[in-house]
Amino acid sequence: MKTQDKINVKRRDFLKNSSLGIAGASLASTGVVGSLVSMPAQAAESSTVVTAAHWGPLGVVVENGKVVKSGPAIPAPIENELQSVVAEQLYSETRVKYPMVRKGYLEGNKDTTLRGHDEWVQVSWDKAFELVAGEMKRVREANGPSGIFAGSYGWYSSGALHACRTLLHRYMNVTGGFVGTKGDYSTGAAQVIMPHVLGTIEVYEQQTSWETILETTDTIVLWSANPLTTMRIAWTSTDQKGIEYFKKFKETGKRIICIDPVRSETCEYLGAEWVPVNTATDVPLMLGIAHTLVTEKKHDVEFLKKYTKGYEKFEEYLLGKTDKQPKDADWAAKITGVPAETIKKLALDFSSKRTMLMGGWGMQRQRHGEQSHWMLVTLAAMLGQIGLPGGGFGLSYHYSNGGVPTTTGGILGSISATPAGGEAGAKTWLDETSKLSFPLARLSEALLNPGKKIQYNGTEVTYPDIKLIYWAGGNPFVHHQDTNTMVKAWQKPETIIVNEVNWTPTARMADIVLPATTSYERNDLTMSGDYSMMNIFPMKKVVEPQFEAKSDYDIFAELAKRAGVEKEFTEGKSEMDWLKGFYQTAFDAARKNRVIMPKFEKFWEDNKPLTFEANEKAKKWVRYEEFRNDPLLNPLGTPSGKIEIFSDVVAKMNYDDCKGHPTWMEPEEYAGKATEAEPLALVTPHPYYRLHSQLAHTSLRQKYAVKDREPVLIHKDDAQARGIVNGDIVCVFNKRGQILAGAVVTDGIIKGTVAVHEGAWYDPLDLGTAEKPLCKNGCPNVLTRDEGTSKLAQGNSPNTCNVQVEKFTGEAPEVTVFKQPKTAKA
Ligand SMILES: Nc1nc2c(c(=O)[nH]1)N[C@H]1C(S)=C(S)[C@@H](COP(=O)(O)OP(=O)(O)OC[C@H]3O[C@@H](n4cnc5c(=O)[nH]c(N)nc54)[C@H](O)[C@@H]3O)O[C@H]1N2
Ligand SMILES: Nc1nc2c(c(=O)[nH]1)N[C@H]1C(S)=C(S)[C@@H](COP(=O)(O)OP(=O)(O)OC[C@H]3O[C@@H](n4cnc5c(=O)[nH]c(N)nc54)[C@H](O)[C@@H]3O)O[C@H]1N2
Ligand SMILES: [Mo]
Repeated sequence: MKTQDKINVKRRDFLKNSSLGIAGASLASTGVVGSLVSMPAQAAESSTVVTAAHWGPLGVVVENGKVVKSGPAIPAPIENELQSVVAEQLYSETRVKYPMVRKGYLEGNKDTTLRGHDEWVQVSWDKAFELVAGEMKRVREANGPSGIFAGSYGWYSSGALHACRTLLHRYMNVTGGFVGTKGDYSTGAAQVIMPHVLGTIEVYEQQTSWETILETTDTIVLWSANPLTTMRIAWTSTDQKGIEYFKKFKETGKRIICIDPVRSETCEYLGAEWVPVNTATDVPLMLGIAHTLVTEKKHDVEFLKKYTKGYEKFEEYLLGKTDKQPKDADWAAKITGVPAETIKKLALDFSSKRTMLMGGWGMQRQRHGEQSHWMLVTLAAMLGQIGLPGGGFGLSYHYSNGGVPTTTGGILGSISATPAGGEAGAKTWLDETSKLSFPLARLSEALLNPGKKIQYNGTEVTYPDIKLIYWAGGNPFVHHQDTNTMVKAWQKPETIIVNEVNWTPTARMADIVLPATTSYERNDLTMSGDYSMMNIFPMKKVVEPQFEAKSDYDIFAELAKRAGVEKEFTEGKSEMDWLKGFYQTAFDAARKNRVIMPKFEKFWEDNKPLTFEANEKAKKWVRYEEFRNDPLLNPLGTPSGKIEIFSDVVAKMNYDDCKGHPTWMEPEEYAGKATEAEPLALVTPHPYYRLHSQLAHTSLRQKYAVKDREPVLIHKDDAQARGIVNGDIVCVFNKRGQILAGAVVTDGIIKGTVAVHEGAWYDPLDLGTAEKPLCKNGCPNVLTRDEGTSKLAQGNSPNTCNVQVEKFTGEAPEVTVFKQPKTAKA
C-alpha cells in the first residue's frame, strides 16, 4: 500500500462497558456454556481475555481459572455461533489427554491393518519422545528424506507462531528434509489453470473493492459460492466485514443470483434468486449463455480483440464448427436442468447490466474442474466488463473477505519452515524436498504405488516410497476422498505419528498420538482478514494446557533437541521473544507507512485488537483496471500478455483431459450418467456450523444433526420415491462405500442431487472385518471418487460422484467417534 496517507491506528475501545461486546443473550443459550454461566458470579474471580481463531476475534470470560463463556471481541454483523464454544473445545470429552501409543505398535507387532481398531496405551512424554525420535532417526538413516511424508495438509489453528504444519516442516528441515506436497484441496484445479489463463493464481488475490461494488454493480452472480457460510472463518482470522458488505448490497435492493444445486444459506439469507443447476454442469451452462451472446451479437468483440488471445478457436467450438454440436441454450438445458429460456435470459441480463460473476470453488472440486473457472473467465471476457468498476469476475469474494479494502498498516512476521541463516548443505535438502513433492490429492495413490510416474502441469512426478507419516494439524481421514481406498493406502507406511488436540478419525488411525494444545492454551498473534489485513489480534493464553497437552512448538523443539539440533529449531528464543519479533516486523512496516503502532508491551497489556484503516485509493481499487487502461504497458503474466482463452502452453501438453481452450468433457459420474444402481448425484458443500471437521464435537452439532447423524439433503420427490420422510435415518451408498445419514427432505436442492457436508467425522462400524465398513456418522468422503481433476492440476474431485439412497430399517448403531477410544493397560 502507498505511504502518503497519514493514518493513525485506531484502537477502538471495544471492550469498554459491556463484557467485550459479547452478545450476552446468545451466549447464555449455548448448551454447555449456558450451564457454566450460571455459576455464582460473586464467588468467581472473573476476567476477560482477548484471543482469536479462524472464526474471528474472541473475548473469553475466565472464572476461577475456568472458561465460562466466549463470544466476539468485535461485534459481528450476524451471529457467528462458532465463536461461542471455546469452553467446549477446551474441556471436550474428545480431547487427547496423554501421549498414546497403539498397543500392537508398542509391542512390535508389524501388522498395520490393526490401525483404527487396536487398543491404546498411555505412555509418559519421555517414552513418547524416545519412540518418535528413535523412529525418525531409523527411517531417516535407512531411507533418507524420501521415506518421510510430512505434507500434513490442514486447517490447524490461527497464529503466527504456533502454526503446527510450519513447525513440523521446520523440524523436518533442521533434521534433514521430507516429502511434501503441491497445491491444496481448496482450489486444486483453479490455482493451476488460472496462471495459464491470467498469469496469476487468482483465487487467493484481492478483488475489486466492495465500496466500488456497492456503487457500480447492478447484478451479483454467486456462481457456486455460499459466502454466508464460507466467510464465517478466514485463514488468519476473519475480519467479519465481507458479510457486512453483502448485507449492504442486499439493502440497496439490487439483484443477486445464486447458481447452485442447493438453495444455500446465502441464497436464503439474501433473498436471492436461485437458479438450480445439476452438479458439475456449469461449463455447459456457461457455454449456453456464451452461445446466446454470440447469436444475439451481445458479446464484446472489441474487448475480445484487444485483451484476449485465441477467442476465434474457442468460438468455432462454441458454435459447433469443430464437433458439429452447437453449444446453444437448448443443448445446455438438457444437461444442466436449467430451462433454455432462463439461460437465454441470463445472457441478455448479464450483457445489459454491470455484472460481477463471483465464482466459488465447489464447481472446480470435480473432474475437469479446471474448465469451470477457465470458462467463467471466458464468459466474463465475452461480456467485456473485466477491469471496469463493479464488472467482470472475482474468485475470492466468498473467501476470507475478499474485496474488503486493503488497509495501510503493518503485517506481522511469522515462524518459517526454514530456520534463519540456514546451515551448510541446507540448500541441497531443500531442493530435494521440493523435488520429492507430489500433488496432495494423490495421497492414497502415492502411498499405494511408490515409483509410479504421473503427469502434472506439463511435468512428470514420481511417487516416493513412504515409510513414515507425520501429520500435525489436519484431518485426512475426513478430508480425503474415497476413505476405503485410503484405509488400505494408510496401511503401507511402517509408522504414523499424529499431533492432535482431539481423537479425530485421523488420530485414531495413527500409531503414536501426541496431545496438542488448542490455541487457547498458548500465547500468539494473528492478523485478520487475509486481504484486508485489517487487524492485529493478540491471542492470549486463556488457560493453562489441559491434561498433559503440549504445544506443537514445544513438541518439535524437544524432538529437535533429541536430534541434536535444538538451537537451529528454537534459535534460542522463547515464546514471547518470537511474538515480540513478529510484532516488531509489523511495527517497522507500519512506521514506513506512517502508521504508528503502540509498543509491543503496551499492545499486549491492553488486551485489545489493533485496527488499521484503508485509504481512499484502496476503497476505489478495481481489479484489472490497469490492464484495461493500457494492456501494453501493464500486460498479464501470460505468454501473450493477454487473457488466454486459448493457451498454446496447455495445448502443447497434449492432455486428453485438458485441452487448449475451455471444453465440456462429460465427467464419469453426474446427473447425465445416472444409473439404476447409482441414480443420484452427490455434492459435498462446506458446513455452516463447522470449519471442516473442527467443532463437530461441540454442542453446535445439535443444531444440524438428524438422529445424531450428519444430515443428507434430499429433494422431496426423490425422498417420496424412496418412502423417505424428514428425520429418517438413511443409508447413502455406491460402489465405493456406505454411510448412515439423517434425511432432510426439502425443495431447496435440485431434484436428482443429494448433499452431505464435508467434514463429518468418519466413524466406521466394522473396520478390520468388513470390506466396506459402514460409516455410522455420515462422512461423505466414504462415497467420493479419489481421482485427479485432470493431468494438468491433479486436484481433488469429490463433487463428481453418484450414489443411491435408501431408508435404513433396523437398529442404527450408535455414533461413537466423539468418545475416547478403547484403551489398554501398559
Ligand atoms: N468431499 C469433500 N471433501 C473435502 C472438501 C469438499 O469440498 N468436499 N473440501 C476440502 C477442503 S477445501 C479442505 S481445505 C479440506 C480440509 O481438511 P482439514 O484442513 O484437514 O480439516 P480440519 O477439520 O480443519 O482439520 C484440522 C485439524 O487440525 C487440528 N488442530 C487444530 N489446531 C491444532 C494445533 O494447534 N495443533 C495440532 N496438532 N492440531 C490442531 C484440528 O483438531 C483438526 O483435526 O477438506 C477437503 N475435503
Ligand atoms: N463455515 C465454514 N466456512 C468455510 C469452510 C468451512 O468448512 N466452514 N471452509 C473454508 C475453506 S478451506 C474453503 S476452501 C472454502 C470453500 O469455499 P467453496 O469451495 O466455494 O465452498 P463449497 O461449499 O464447496 O461450494 C460453494 C457452493 O458451491 C455449490 N456447488 C458445489 N458444486 C457445484 C457445482 O457443480 N455447480 C454449482 N453451480 N455449484 C456447486 C455448493 O452447493 C455450495 O453452495 O470455504 C472456507 N470457509
Ligand atoms: Mo479449503
